Amino acid sequence: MKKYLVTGGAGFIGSNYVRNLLEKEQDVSITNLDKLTYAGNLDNLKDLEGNSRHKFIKGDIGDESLVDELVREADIVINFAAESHVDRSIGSPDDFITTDIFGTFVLLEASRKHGVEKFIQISTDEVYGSTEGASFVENDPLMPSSPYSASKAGADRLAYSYFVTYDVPVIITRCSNNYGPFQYPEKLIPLFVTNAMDDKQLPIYGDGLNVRDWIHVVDHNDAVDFLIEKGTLGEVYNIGGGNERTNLDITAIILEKLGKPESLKNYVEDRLGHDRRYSVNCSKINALGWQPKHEFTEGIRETIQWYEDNRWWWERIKSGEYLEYYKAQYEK
Ligand code: NAD
Ligand code: TDX
Repeated sequence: MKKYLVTGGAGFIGSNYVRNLLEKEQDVSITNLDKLTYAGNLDNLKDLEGNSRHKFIKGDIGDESLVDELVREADIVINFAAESHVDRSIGSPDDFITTDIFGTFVLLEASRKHGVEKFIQISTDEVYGSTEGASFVENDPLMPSSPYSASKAGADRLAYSYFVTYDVPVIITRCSNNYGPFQYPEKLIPLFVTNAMDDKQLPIYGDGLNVRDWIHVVDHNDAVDFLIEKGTLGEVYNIGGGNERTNLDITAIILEKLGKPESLKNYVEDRLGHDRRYSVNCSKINALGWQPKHEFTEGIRETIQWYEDNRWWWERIKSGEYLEYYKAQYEK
C-alpha cells in the first residue's frame, strides 16, 4: 500500500485529487492534512466519509511536530496547501508568506529528515508573471507580480534548492488556471456562475480582456500522477489546458449557458498589478506522453451544470452557514 500525504486536500484542487486517486488506485492510502482555512471545506470530502483509505487531519503545514509525525509515515508528499487567491494577497499578504513559503519549508525539512520517495510541489504558471508574447518555458526567469505569485515562486525555488542541496526527490509543477467542481466561489468561474444564477452583477475587472489558460481540474490532477510516474527528479513541468480565453469570453459562455442577460456585466476597477496574460508552453510534459483530455466547451458547460445542480454546496459558503458549521465542529 503506497502512503500519500496530501496537504490542502480539503480545498478545490486537493479534494478533487484525493477523490480521483482513491477511485483510480486501490493500493494507496491518503493522509489529508488541511488547516481548514476559509477555503478548506469538509463538504468537499463528504462522499469519502467512511473510506478507510482516507484519513483527514485538521492541521497546519507550518506545525513542525505534526508535519514531522506525518511525513515520517509517508512515501509520497504532495503539497497543494496554500493561500491561493490573488485578491486576498493584495489586501493582506501575511498568511501567504507564512503558509506558502514557511509551510513549504517545514514540509521540505521533514522530508529531508525522514526521506520520502517523491515530493511534489504544486506551483503555478503565475510565477512567470505576464506575457503578451511567447508562452513561457520552464527555464524562463520568474517575474511574479502579486504577493501570492511571489510567495509561490519562493516555495517553488525553495523546493528546487532542497533537491540540489539535500537530494530531496522534488518535482515541481506549474499549472494554469483550473476549473471544475468544488472551486471556492471567490474565483472567476464559480463567482460568476453563482452570481448569475442569483441575478447578481458580475464584477469584470478593467476591460475584461485579460487572458487565462483554462484546464479542467481532473486533467491537472492526472498530470500530477503522470509526473509521479514519469517525471525526472529536480525538474519543473508546465501543465496547461491549451484553452486561452479572455475573461469576457468566459463571461459570455456563462451568461449564454444560464440564459442570463448581458446587463449583469459590471465593469469595475481593475485588480492592482493585474497580469494581462498567462501562457505556458507544455512541450516538456507533452514529450513524455501527457495531454489534457477534457475538451473546453464541454468541460466548462458541465462545470456550470455542476454549480446549478449543487446549490447546497455553494449556498452554504456564500451565506456564511459553512463557517457556522465549521465553528461548531472545531472551535468548541
Ligand atoms: P484552495 O484555496 O481551494 O485550497 C487550498 C487548501 O489549502 C484549503 O483547503 C486550505 O484550507 C488549505 N490550507 C491553507 N493554508 C494551510 C496551511 N497552513 N496548512 C494546511 N492547509 C492549509 O486552492 P486551490 O485552488 O485548490 O489550489 C491548490 C494549490 O494549487 C495551491 O498550491 C495553488 O497555488 C495551486 N494552483 C492553483 C491553481 C488554480 O487555478 N486554482 C492553478 C495552479 C496552481
Ligand atoms: O471578480 C472577479 N472579476 C474578474 O474580472 C474575479 C474574482 C476575477 N476576475 C479576473 C481576474 C483574472 O484576470 O478573472 C481572472 C481570473 O481570476 P481568478 O479566478 O482570481 O484567478 P487568477 O488570478 O488567474 O489566479 C488563479 O490561477 C492561478 C488561481 O486563483 C491561482 O491560485 C492559480 O495559481
